[in-house]
Amino acid sequence: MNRRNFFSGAATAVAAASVSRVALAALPEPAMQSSADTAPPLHPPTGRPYNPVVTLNGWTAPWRMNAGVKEFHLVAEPVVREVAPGFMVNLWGYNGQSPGPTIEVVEGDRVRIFVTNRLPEHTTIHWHGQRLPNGMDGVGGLNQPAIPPGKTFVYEFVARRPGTFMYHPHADEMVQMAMGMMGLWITHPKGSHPQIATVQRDYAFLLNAFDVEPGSMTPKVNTMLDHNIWCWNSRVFPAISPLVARQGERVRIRVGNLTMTNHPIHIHGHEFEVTGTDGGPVPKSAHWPEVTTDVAVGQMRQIELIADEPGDWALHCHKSHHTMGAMGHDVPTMIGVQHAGLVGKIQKIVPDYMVMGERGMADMGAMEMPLPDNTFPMMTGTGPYGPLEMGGMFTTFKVRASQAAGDYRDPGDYTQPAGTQAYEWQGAPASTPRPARTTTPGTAPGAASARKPATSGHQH
Ligand SMILES: [Cu+2]
Repeated sequence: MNRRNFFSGAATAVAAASVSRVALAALPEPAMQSSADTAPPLHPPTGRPYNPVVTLNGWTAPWRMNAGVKEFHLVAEPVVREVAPGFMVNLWGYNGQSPGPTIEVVEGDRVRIFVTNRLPEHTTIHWHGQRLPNGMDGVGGLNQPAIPPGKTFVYEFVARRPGTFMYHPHADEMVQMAMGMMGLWITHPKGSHPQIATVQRDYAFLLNAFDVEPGSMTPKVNTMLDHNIWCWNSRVFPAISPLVARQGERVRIRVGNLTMTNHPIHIHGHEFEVTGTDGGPVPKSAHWPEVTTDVAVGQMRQIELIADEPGDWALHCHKSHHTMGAMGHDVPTMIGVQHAGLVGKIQKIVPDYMVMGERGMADMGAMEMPLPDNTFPMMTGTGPYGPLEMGGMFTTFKVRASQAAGDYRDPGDYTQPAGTQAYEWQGAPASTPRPARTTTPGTAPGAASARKPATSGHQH
């Protein structure tokens, strides 16, 4: 936790609320963030009350009140993001980080956002999902001229409906999103809302992806689908913060997808309901239980559950390639290949050659192999019972009876109560498995029993 930076940011906002009219006529001082840690929730020091969100490995932008208007200052700029400890990536973002800070406002708030462009090229910001005047929608060329480097533009509109939204450029969009320019926007309901439940924990994160060759630091911006860094808020497991809850709490998780493919987000041990999208709250009559929900490109999903099962539960993208690190994506399949005698011969030509994956790839999770500079292992993360063999879009949902309300600290590993964990069978072993079937090339096993479909009886 970077409480020090965080609270100094919040203090700036409080102080700014009482400064002179001259100062209020100037640009608000932009709050900057140097840490990739999860900041504690920002309880609103001014304006209408609300229950703040916690942005995974992110933070909420402080604001200043200026004659009843909430003013934010976003600075679009190159940043160096710690995607995992020791793995730094050159990204473009806002106010020191990618993603940019979460903007939290309340339904009915008038919001003014100053956007300063410190990128080497023009940009804009599109406020995804908002009802706003057409000239504030941020599509460069269509709604406004793009913001040139060095200039500051002002967006202003009323946050008309509560919900989970995001922001991103709509200028050289492919490059700027591939470089990490994005952020969350949460509009909280004004008072109680018939379709919006009160929750005790409210988490938010964006799905994003990069293509960074191991050993390099800058994403390849033209990659459309074959990314190798699958992130939540520009962060990969095991560096993504866990989501924690006290047993019995109602928990909301807001997920937005700014990658170029869909992500089926899956939680273990609990069912949830989708209670909102970027279109707004889903009526209660349209809720149904799920344990996985697909988040398509450009969509937001807001899910809610009761954290009633204590433990450390996996929460992850169900595309197994998205829970892999950078090293996994070009490894040839070696299952069943007999390497005996081969390695020495190959090493005469390729001295660094090593065998991977003869028995599957689980060995990779435990392997301490030397990596190129500035990357992270293919499968990583160690739990109390060994390697998790996970990376990328994975974290844990930690439910504890002993977690205090409002405490977001990692409670550590879950202790399995006696008699509640899978265990090794101590009786007679299973009968000897039959020998592996071998195949002579050109004679597929089972070929003799394969039949062409009968022609009679299938004619129309
Ligand atoms: Cu995925």
